[in-house]
Amino acid sequence: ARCVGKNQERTLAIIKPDAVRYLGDVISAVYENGFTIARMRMVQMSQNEVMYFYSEHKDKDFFNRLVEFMTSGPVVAIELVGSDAIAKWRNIIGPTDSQKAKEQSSHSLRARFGTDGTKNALHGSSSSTDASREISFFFDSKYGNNTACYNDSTCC
Ligand code: RTP
Ligand code: MG
Repeated sequence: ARCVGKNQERTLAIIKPDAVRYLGDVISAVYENGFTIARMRMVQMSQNEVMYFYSEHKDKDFFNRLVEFMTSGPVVAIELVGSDAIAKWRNIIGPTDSQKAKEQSSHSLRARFGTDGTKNALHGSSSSTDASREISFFFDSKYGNNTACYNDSTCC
């Protein structure tokens, strides 16, 4: 494993399909806020991969909408390193619902680049367990060659 300094944390950011056109602005925000980028890749997620990645939400009423949105175009996955990176990145992106984000402040990334409760431009890991799992999903698995298994005929 690569060395990150004491108190440095890793998190997984995703630029969702609606915000890939703002890649440059997001990268600028990343560095302006003192993060380092460890790894980054652009991929088209499959439906199965989204279902696996967001499996905590599989019973939610918005799940189908989420899967459709996340497969509507490529995403950019970014492994961020920084002090208190997990909480800090979620603070920078703002509330889940982009309309609420806009009401709260015009500066958060979801306020700037998101549209609504689903099309909200960015993802951030919500805990260190999630961050590890999500970073592995994009960077340490055969993701992009193999489809993540979601108990269907494509993988089982
Ligand atoms: P994320 O996981 O993407 O960083 O977002 P989050 O923690 O702020 O929100 P979460 O509750 O984990 O929801 C995951 C993603 O599902 C979509 N969503 N749509 N009511 C809706 O239409 C709705 N609610 C959630 C969003 O794309 C959200 O980021
Ligand atoms: Mg979440």
